[in-house]
Amino acid sequence: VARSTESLLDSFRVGDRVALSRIITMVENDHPDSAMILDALYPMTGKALRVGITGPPGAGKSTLVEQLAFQMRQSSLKVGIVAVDPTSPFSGGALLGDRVRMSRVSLDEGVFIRSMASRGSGGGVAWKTLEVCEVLDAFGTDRIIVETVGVGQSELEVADATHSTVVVLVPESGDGVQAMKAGLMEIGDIFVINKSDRESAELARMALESALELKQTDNGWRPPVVSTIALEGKGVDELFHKIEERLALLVSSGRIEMRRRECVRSKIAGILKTRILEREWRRGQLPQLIEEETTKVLRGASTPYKSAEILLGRLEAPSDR
Ligand SMILES: Nc1nc2c(ncn2[C@@H]2O[C@H](COP(=O)(O)OP(=O)(O)OP(=O)(O)O)[C@@H](O)[C@H]2O)c(=O)[nH]1
Ligand SMILES: [Mg+2]
Repeated sequence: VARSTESLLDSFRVGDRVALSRIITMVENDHPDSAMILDALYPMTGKALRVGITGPPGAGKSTLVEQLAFQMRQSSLKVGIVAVDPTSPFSGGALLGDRVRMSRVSLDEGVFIRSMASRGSGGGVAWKTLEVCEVLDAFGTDRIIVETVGVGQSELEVADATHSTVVVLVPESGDGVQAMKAGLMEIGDIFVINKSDRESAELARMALESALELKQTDNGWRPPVVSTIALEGKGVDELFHKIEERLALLVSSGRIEMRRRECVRSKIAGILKTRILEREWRRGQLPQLIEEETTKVLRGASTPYKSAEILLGRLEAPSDR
């Protein structure tokens, strides 16, 4: 481990935002020290609750996220914001509507905003998002908001990395058909009709509410629909309270604890798998044996699956130990 990484961690521990930013970059890029960094930070994690915000492009997600962050700050919560594959930059054009309030959020020491690309992330976007969230968690954030665009597979994956998911729709998509197609109805536990300054908003809200009646309740939770005008900050306090209500329920029912347990378990298993394979590889025989089996497969004398089974048998044979 490089000395510079050690001193970076020291700065991180005393709340240096530049160190936070650099550490996130290292984790994002699978820097050789990133495993050691995550390991060092692990004891400081476990407090932050993660909320996903997803929905069609241009629905007003970023505008809403910044309003939400502002609301969370009013409750003295420290906030991390992660935008996965953002189509437009944060604190950019979208914020013209409410410049004063937004610049307050982006200059606020209690808010940390970060974009990340899901392209090329080896372990999958959910895993990477989770690691970035872990870093933010260790930094002392209470809430982490993860924004994704709801058009592909990645936001469904990212939903796995968060505790609760807010689906943001606009009146035009409010009939729920699009949302249903994209699988958004499945992952949402809070729904928003943003841009409720538009005429058809009330109709859209009613249509969405009736579509949601078919959805099963989870632990007594029926997904609510909140109308917002993110540009004006309207309805954001209600949304914030619904999110807090949902998170409180997930905490009290033990779901958050269970998720953490699952996550730790799969982490240990994942690390172990890699290490066991590495160990067997180092013992020397394996590469040679794989070569031999490969030849057999190409000759038609075996299949990759059969060969793997044979090798497994040889590794397990007591004479090898
Ligand atoms: N009329 C109206 N416009 C809004 C509202 N909320 C956001 N907008 C506008 O909608 C546009 C898109 O807003 P963003 O917050 O960037 O939307 P987004 O969903 O984050 O967009 P992507 O990240 O690019 O998918 C901007 O021009 C906003 O000013 C609203 O409540 N009413
Ligand atoms: Mg956005």
